[in-house]
Order: sequence, then structure tokens, then C-alpha cells
Amino acid sequence: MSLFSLIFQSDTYLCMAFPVPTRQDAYIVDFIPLASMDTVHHMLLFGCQTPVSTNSFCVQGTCEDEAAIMYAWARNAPPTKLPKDVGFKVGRSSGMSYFVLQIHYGDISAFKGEQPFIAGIYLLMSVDTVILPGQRVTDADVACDYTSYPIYPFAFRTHTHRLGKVVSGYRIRDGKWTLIGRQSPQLPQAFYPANKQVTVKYGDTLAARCVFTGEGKTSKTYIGGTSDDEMCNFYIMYYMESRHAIPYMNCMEMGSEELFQHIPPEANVPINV
Ligand code: IYT
Ligand code: CU
Ligand code: CU
Repeated sequence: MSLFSLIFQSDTYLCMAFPVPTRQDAYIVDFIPLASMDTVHHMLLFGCQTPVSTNSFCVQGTCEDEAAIMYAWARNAPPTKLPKDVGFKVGRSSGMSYFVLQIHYGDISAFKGEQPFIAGIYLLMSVDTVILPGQRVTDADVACDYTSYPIYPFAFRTHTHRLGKVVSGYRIRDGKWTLIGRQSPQLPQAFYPANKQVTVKYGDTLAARCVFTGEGKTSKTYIGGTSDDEMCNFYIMYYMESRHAIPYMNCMEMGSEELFQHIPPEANVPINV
């Protein structure tokens, strides 16, 4: 077992990239944020092949290629624990040659060895939502058929900007909607524990709804990268048997109106924070 640890400190929004310190495959099995609650808002850990820079502010972005989010920590939220025997695959054959940490303070540990389960992230995101000014409620609906090997969700994370009221994610099997997680994106945007025993298998549908309000706005709001834009993200952190592991999947399809007629009413209930 090889163990390494990285510690950083800064008051600004820094991005630091670290080569995965092994040429072989390795697994991240735990995250130990050593963050001071007073100074750190949140931190995100990405994996990628080519970082933008090894040491810079985050304005230029994190990765040249696709950044895969592996961990999110937010002030006052409980840390995510990977279940026993589950690890994120990094290193040579995974396409994850670098860690990019976007923050002020952190600690990462990984050790190498046989991992029976591989952790992964499934991201549901809306790409086309438009929020009209003054409109009390706008739903962003995303849904995809799941056509791969079984996944076992254990944590979820929601992300919107200021206009998001509640984000909910579901598995739909034989017409029945089962909640994976529901949270206010105005609370710390960490990974929270998923509803237990909701496994996802071939033939299921994964669906998410973000509820926005256009109240108080004087112009249309689109999906985009600035804080005046919006985003609708529901991340599912899962594990999967390593012999057919897929570490990252996403869904960007707008769900059908017919399908979303059957969404449980809780998905429309704003969470007041
Ligand atoms: C347009 C949008 O919704 N962007 C999201 C989701 C996203 C994340 C990653 C899109 C791509 C990615 O490679 I990782 I393409 C977004 O930017 N979300 C932010 C962070 O960037 C992760 C968030 O906090 O969830
Ligand atoms: Cu922050
Ligand atoms: Cu965003």
C-alpha cells in the first residue's frame, strides 16, 4: 500500500494540479478535508488528463479536457465517505493523470490495490433552460434511459446559482418514481447521503428536476458559466463492480412532458433556507 498526502493553504480561489503520483493504476478510497470552517467556502476536486496549469488562479479553468468532479466539500456540510471496498480509479489507464483541486485547503489520500468496486459520478444537467423574468416557477427537467451495468448510488450533490429553489433526482422503474436525493442548492453544495437501497439497472430511467424562480429578475436567465447565468445539475455518486466500471456518465436530455407529469409533488416544494 502506498500512501500520499497533500496539504495546501491559501485565502484565494486557487487551482492546483498534481500528477497522480503513480504510473500504475491507483484508487482514491477516502477524502479527508482538513479545512478550516472559518476561511473555506467550498472545495472541489477534479480528475483530468491535462490541467490548464499546475498552479494558478482558477479563472482560466481547471482542465484542458473534460474535468471530472470527484469530490465536493462545503462549509458546514458532513463529509462524504466512500463505502467500504469502493474507490475512484486514477492513474495510467483511467485517463485521470492529474488531480486539480479548486480551493484553499485540503488533504487527499489514496492507496493502490485491488478494488472490487469503482466509484463514479453520473451528472444530470440541463443545457437549454430559460428562466423568464418575473415568472414565479420554471422547471428544468432532465431525464435519460439507463442502459448500462448496475450502479449503486450513495451520495448526491445539487448545483444551481441564485435562482434555484430545490433540485430532486429520481430513479424511474416500471413507472414508479423513487427519490435518490432532494436538496436546496442554496445550502452548502456538498455531496449528501443518497436515499438508501436505490440501485439503478438497465432499463431504468434517471430523472432530475430543478425548480427556479424568475422573481426579482428583469431579464431572461440562461444556462451559462457566470453568476448571472444559471445551472441545473444533479450529481449522483455511485459505485459499480470494477469488472465493468464506468467512472463518469452524464445526461443532458430534456425529459418528456408526459414523463414529468408523474413526478412526485415533493419535487415542486421549495426548500426554504
Ligand atoms: C453548464 C453546467 O451546468 N455546468 C456545470 C456542470 C458541468 C460540470 C463539469 C459541466 C461540465 C463539466 O465538465 I465537472 I462540461 C458546472 O460547471 N458545474 C459546477 C462545477 O463546474 C463543477 C458545479 O459546481 O457543479
Ligand atoms: Cu468557496
Ligand atoms: Cu454553476
